[in-house]
Amino acid sequence: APTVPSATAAGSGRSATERFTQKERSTSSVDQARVSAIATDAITALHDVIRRHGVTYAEYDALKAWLIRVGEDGEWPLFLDVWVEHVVEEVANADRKGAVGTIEGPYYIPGSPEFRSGATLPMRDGEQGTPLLFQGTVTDLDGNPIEDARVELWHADDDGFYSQFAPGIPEWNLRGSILTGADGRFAFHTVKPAPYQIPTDGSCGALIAAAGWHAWRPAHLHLKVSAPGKQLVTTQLYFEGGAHVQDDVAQAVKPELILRPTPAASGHGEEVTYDFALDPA
Ligand code: MBD
Ligand code: FE
Repeated sequence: APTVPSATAAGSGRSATERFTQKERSTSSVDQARVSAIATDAITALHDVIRRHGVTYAEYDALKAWLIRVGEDGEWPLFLDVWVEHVVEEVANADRKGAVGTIEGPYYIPGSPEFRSGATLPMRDGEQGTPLLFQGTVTDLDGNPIEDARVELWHADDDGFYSQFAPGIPEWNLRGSILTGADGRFAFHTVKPAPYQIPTDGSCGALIAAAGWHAWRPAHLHLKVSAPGKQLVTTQLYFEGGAHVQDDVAQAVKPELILRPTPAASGHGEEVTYDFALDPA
């Protein structure tokens, strides 16, 4: 039987935690009154849950043990991005008029290989999966093409694994950036990703199993699209009719983000066009 390299919860969790720790973050301190208001409301919300459900000491101890294990597994980035980030994104992007955003998730890496206008994403010889030509145009809100817009694409492979977060995959596999020409166009040759399953052997998997939920995200492409003087949009695109498009564990699917690929004109795989309009900064 073929051996598929398997990502362990602790392995991908450790990588995701390390990646987040190195991320460029705003270090501006948050106003004390705001910290107090938000922390008080968050803690009070938890008190309400305990009263409403009559939470027992056994359940309180199980919670403590589980929280400790999330940290040991390095799964805080995974837990937060799956169950919390979609609401942060909703609040952050409520006023956007252009391309629709959604969550970033834990597996973005800045600095992927850069190409001009058209590119085949870095991939292995015989990379599995249906070939996909993903193309479009970056414009402003009036539909004018933007030159030197940056389109960053990253996604899982046909086994649902991300390079740099699962063993045995080349560093930049299925990750790349395109800078648009004067026509604002970009074209990526890649392969369709598989649905993503949250690792079943870690703390997030334990929560899912204990609650009888499922662990799946629909197959998706991750994107960051930006240009000088424009707001960066972080988003994901899904495939119509795909497994779990209707019940994403991370609740990150929106109707505007569903692709409908057609057979490729080349006769090889599928192709789809998706355009991004960027809001002014
Ligand atoms: C993913 O691939 C992802 O995109 C998110 C949001 C959470 C876990 C894995
Ligand atoms: Fe993802």
